[in-house]
Amino acid sequence: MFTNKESFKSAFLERLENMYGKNINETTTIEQYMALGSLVKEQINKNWILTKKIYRERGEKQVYYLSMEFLLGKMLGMNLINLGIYEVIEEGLKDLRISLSDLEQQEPDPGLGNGGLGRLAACLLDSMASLHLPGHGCGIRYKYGLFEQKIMDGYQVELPDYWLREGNVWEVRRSDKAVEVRFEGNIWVEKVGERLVFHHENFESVLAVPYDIPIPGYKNKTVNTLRLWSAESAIKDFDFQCLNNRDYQKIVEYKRSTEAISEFLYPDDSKEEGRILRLKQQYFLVSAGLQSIIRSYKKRHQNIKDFPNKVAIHINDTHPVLAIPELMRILMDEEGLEWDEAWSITTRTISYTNHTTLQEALERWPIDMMKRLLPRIYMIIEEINERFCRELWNKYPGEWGLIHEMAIIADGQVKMAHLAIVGSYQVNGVSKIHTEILKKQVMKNFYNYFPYKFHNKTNGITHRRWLLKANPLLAKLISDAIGTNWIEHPTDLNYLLNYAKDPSFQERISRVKRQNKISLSNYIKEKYHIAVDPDSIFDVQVKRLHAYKRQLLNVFHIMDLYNRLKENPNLDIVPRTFIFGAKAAPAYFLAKRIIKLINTVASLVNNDSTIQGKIRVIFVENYGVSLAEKIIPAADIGQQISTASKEASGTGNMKFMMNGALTLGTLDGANIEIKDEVGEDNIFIFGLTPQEVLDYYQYGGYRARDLYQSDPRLRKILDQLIDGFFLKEVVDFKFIYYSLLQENDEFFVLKDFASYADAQKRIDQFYKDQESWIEKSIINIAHSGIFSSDRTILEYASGTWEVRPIFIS
Ligand code: 26W
Repeated sequence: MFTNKESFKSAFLERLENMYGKNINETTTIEQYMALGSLVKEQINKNWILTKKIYRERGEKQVYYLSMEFLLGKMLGMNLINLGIYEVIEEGLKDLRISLSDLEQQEPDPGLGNGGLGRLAACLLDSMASLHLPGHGCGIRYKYGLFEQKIMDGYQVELPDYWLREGNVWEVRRSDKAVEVRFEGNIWVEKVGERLVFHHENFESVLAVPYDIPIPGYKNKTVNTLRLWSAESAIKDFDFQCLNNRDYQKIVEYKRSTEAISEFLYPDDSKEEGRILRLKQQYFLVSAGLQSIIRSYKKRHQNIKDFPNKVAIHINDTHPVLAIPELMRILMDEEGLEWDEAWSITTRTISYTNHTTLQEALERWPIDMMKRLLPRIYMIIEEINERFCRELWNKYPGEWGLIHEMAIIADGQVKMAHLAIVGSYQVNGVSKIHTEILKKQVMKNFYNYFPYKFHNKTNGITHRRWLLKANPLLAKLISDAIGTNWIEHPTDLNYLLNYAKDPSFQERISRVKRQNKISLSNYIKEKYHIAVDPDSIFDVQVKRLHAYKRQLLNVFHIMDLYNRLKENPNLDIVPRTFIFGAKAAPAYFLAKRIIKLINTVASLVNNDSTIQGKIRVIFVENYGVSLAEKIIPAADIGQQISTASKEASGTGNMKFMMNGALTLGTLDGANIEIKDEVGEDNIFIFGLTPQEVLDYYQYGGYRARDLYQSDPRLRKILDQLIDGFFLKEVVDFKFIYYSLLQENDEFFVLKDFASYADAQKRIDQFYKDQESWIEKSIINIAHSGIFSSDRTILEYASGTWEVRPIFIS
């Protein structure tokens, strides 16, 4: 371990020489990053080996978190912090005239996820390792992560994100642990004695090769594993030489189609071909994952019947739900268990988190597709369905409608959420309100049938990345005031309440915020050549672009503010900088038009000198984990303005409060719990309640057009979308206009507008009283500890997985 900078410096120079055959002055920054990464990795390796050895020897229960997404963020800085050597390395590099932060910039940010669900998976891994829990991730090593977003002429353009271009210093390819995954083909059944034996023939074989990434805990010796699978053809390259032309073509085609499985995160599923690929990805992940979990179980334990006591498998939404039939297949076809035994093991092993109530996100697969692609798996699902429907029949005789509604297979489709609930021992939502909505509405039939399965686990974020790493100035200030215990016991942040009214602490907090705002302003200036005023309110909405998240409400309010400033240039408002960051799914037309609208409004507002710079609008390109780490510490306001009842939890809301931003939000997801923690005076709540929204959906009674008629502000804004106000852009925004007026504004943007604008006015007024604003900010930080993913993980560990810490020493 590098206990002093001298030992580090000589190791670093030697490593540069060995890796690149150059001395330091000749190396590039990326080479320096790679060399440092490899040194750090080596340090981690020692404890990684030790951790694996102790896990093997102790034979205690292991958790596997299966997820199609892991949004890890850059790893160098976090790894240095976890090893406790960040400062030493920084100092050592400084002596060599190298800036550690420059090296950190070199690391690509692996975009192996879309948004909250993927980032949550990464936060949970961090907390498991930091709390000494034996928990591992299992995912896909997409060759291309989520696309890189460019904004051209205001439109989103998607470019491939080839994050592996320079290699990945953190991973180890484990060819020795590769497994085979089988697709398509046909099944024939043989009766051997009393048993039915299933044979799979003519299948397409895909090789799953794992790449392991170490996940170290914070200043402990635990190093867990994130195993990402890559798809390869099962053919060796030398076979190519002795082939005739036709075979050659066939093999090229086979190679292409197998490798496609781990090529892209979420291939475009607006087309049939894309959907097939996504289903293939899902099975690829669970089949490879489960084979390796079982292999490692059998190394440690004799009896397969003890499996649920030694292994917990968690599925992150329904994407990996085929883990249920796959585990059944392995237990029956490979381990020789009977159905009942296999079912009992499976349903004591698997637990499931739901992350959304949006209908379009509830996965369903056409029967034909699944049958063709996964013939044996489909047979097993059919059997699970039959047995479940029989049970339902016993409980609800004659209630065909209900049984049809709850069936796993119905209407030509396999309903993945139903399979997930039936095949797992616990189902959880990700905030109190979300879990209630699951129980009372979305999954109410299942809740009535299996009330004991439903639990809440409110999401969390790792305060180590989102405060300690992302906001070093604030972290230091906090530690100076209350000591460093909060890093391991985040609810200790509560002690900050003692300082909420302390003028000198307030002064320091305010200086830190200003400093962070200046850093962000510099970034914006450099990247977009727009000057923003660090003394303006930084009002931020960063998240996936989706109609329910209502970026549109935000931009309408900006249009209204602009209209009012045009009428009265002396309008007395605190200058505002509105910051947006958002990617839209490539095939999501409305979302892309909203991006165009934000950019159109931005260029109008930013170039109009008559409003005297009172408002600025910035759309940051390519929002992701790394940008979030830059933006959130600089925010005064975090906007969490989803239509009540639609956001399962939100985790951005937690990151903002932890960094001292105040929330402008609806009563939705975890906003409600944040409000309960900080109190109504320290959060800006507006809009319909979840119940009001649900009632409108159920009973009707909302007419968007009435609001257009009755509210002159709204009429003006909506007309501006189509009347040439934006000059050549007219056509673009018709689609938005019609979605609100013709299709009656599904997400209540117009309905919540007045209340939102009011809340924005309150913010303006409150901000003028800086003392009380900073007090509110401190109160938010002080209450954020409960939203650490450490709390979330402890709840899963004791309430769901029943797994205990294993101390590595
Ligand atoms: C087509 C399958 C599908 C559907 C939805 C893939 C991915 C998604 C979303 C990207 C899922 C998602 O990210 N959900 C978010 O999960 C977070 C973690 O629990 C919650 O905080 C967010 O509220 C929820 O939107």
